[in-house]
Amino acid sequence: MTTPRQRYRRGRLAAAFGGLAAATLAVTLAVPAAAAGSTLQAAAAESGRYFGTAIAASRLNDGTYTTIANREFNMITAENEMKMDAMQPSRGQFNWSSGDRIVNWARQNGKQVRGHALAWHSQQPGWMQNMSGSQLRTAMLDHVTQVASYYRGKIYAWDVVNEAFADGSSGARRDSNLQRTGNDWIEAAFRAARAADPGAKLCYNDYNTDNWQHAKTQAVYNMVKDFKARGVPIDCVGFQAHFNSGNPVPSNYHTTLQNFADLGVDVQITELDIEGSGSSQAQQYQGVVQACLSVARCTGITVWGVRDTDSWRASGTPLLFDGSGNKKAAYTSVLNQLNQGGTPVPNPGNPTPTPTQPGTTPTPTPTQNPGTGGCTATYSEGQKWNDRFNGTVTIRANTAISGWSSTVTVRQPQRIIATWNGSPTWDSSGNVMTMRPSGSGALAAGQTVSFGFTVQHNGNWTWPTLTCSAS
Ligand code: G2I
Repeated sequence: MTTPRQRYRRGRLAAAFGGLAAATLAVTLAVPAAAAGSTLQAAAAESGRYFGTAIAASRLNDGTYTTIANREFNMITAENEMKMDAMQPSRGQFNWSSGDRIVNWARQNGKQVRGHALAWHSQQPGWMQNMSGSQLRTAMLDHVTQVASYYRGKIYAWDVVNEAFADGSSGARRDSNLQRTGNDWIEAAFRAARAADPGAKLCYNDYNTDNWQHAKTQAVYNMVKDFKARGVPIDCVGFQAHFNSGNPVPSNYHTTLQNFADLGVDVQITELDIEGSGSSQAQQYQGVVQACLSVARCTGITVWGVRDTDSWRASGTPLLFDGSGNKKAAYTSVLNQLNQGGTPVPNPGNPTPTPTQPGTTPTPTPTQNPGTGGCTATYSEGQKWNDRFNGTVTIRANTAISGWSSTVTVRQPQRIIATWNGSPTWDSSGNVMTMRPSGSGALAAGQTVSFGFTVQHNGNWTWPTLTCSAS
């Protein structure tokens, strides 16, 4: 008997050996990094997924909060700061400050950002609530264009339109001032977003769309199918996934995610929280993670807050950390499930490094930097996807050392979007990560230790350069 995780690891190693004879030694050294991830982001990254959280700007000066957020998550959503009322409080006057705080914190810590949300019937600024007709349509499109343009290049995916369908059995659009501007308001918003930031994935995001049998799920599915058929630029569907005893995780969740993915869009779990406690809550979390991991185009999971006390429904204790920042049973079940591995996120694009400039090759020279003479850092390739690749750095102590640090420099427009097995810090450019050991860095002469990371390459497959210094 082999577990899916073992099968996945074997396939991954076989692929690595097949394509990389010259790097055989390095690949061998990379094996320890394939060990179980010890954080949510590390465990998710091994199958090519992200693990994210919603962040509130007002909590960024809370050290417990930022320590957990930084350690566990590599995709950040602003819980409220990028909504229409926050971004454009007065017509034509944009307030970027709170949104920027979150985006800057994420980028400085090597994380990606999901933008939330460009157009929504709720959280509209007062001036917009009073508008209708073509005046409102113009104002909405202008908002989408301005906000998506301002953050162009910094957003992994935008929730372009949020919660546009009615609850219940009608399968109809939700009545709202935006809907009353005409049924095509959603596709108009997507087209404006694409024009403003062609590099961001564009998502439709909603709740109560988890159960495949529900009319609302079917209605959203039919809209996405129609958009794909008519070339409306949609790339992904977000499932908010706010669950409780009255709205439990449906047994057909996997079917829902797979059916949407089969339309040719990514699916993402965007605002996960599950009210409850103990093993019952843990089991439901595990089921959600398992459903995502079994769908190749389910690219990541975001929980809607860090600790229970940070939640919009704190009394339901719906998150993975308690109010003191302790890991709950739900955390452990999510981590364990992520470490079971899953269907790797597919790699439809270029699986091998290609020269990024005529006449240059992507420097497959293992970078060796003797630093203080005490250690050497060696790069080895990990899994590759069309938009990112994993790498491992192996630190070798040349003599007995009591500590080490290693810099990893990537080239623009590359960005490191996930790390594991170490404590990273970043320079202001975001291109240079300095990795230090999470615990003691003491190594005996000849001993090795490895850390890993994911590089979003943006078309540049060049290997990072390394240094190592020992103390
Ligand atoms: O309602 C849960 C989520 C459903 N999907 C869309 C999400 O955007 C939504 O998030 C929640 C936030 O978690 C709450 O924090 O959206 C609420 C409404 O926008 C947020 O609540 C608002 C309160 O209504 C405001 O009174 C408060 O000033 O949070 C604000 C900031 O704390």
